Amino acid sequence: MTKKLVIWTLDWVPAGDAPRGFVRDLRLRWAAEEAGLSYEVRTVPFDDRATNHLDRQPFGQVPFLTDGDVNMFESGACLLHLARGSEALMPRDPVGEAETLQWVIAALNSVEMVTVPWWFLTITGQTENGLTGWMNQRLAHIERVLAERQWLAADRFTVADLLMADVLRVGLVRAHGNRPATEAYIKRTIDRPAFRKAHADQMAHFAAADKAGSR
Ligand SMILES: N[C@@H](CCC(=O)N[C@@H](CS)C(=O)NCC(=O)O)C(=O)O
Repeated sequence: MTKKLVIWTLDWVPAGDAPRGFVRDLRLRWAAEEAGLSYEVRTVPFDDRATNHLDRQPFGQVPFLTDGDVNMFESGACLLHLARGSEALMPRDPVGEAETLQWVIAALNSVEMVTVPWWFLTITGQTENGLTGWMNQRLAHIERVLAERQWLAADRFTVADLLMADVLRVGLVRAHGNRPATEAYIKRTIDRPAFRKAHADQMAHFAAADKAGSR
C-alpha cells in the first residue's frame, strides 16, 4: 500500500507581504516537489490555532506532517524525514549526508535563531534592537561561505539549501545590509521550479480561502 503524505497548515492567514508566501508548510511543499513526492495539503483552523491542534503540534503552530504511520511536527525535523527518503534532498554517501545535516542544523540553530527574534523586534517597532549586531555577524559569516561556493553541502543543492534560503529570504532580513553572494544564492535557490510551484500553491491556497469566505 502506498503511504499517504499529508502536509498540514492553517486554513487561512492574513494577506500582505507576510505571512502568505512564508508559512512554513512551504518548506515541506518545496521539499516534496524537489523529491517528486505526491502529497495532499490539509488544514487546521486559523481561529483558536493556539489550542485547536495541540495534540498534533504542541506549540499550536504549523506545519506538521503525516507520512503513513508517521506523525511529526517541526519543519526541520519533517524536512530531514523527507530527506531520508530522497536522494534529491540529501546525498547518500556519509560525507555528503553529514555536511547536509550540519547545515540544516546551522540554518535553524545558528541563523534562524537570531533572524526570527530580530525580525519580530523590528516589526514591533524596535528597529535599533539589541540583536542587530549578533545577526549582522551571523549573516556576514554566511556571506563569506556563500562567496566561495554555490551550495552549502556536497557541491550540490540539498535540503540544507532549501532551509537556509527559506530562512534568509525573509524580506526584512534580505533587505538588511549588503550581501551580494547571499542575494545571488537566494535568487538561484528560489528560482528553482520546485520552489516556484510550492510558493504559487501556497498563495493559491490562501487566496481560495479568501474566496470561499472561510473567514
Ligand atoms: N519551529 C517551528 C516554527 C513554526 C512556526 O513558526 N509556525 C508559524 C507559521 S510559519 C505558526 O504556526 N504561527 C502561528 C502561531 O504561532 O500562532 C517549525 O519550524 O515548524
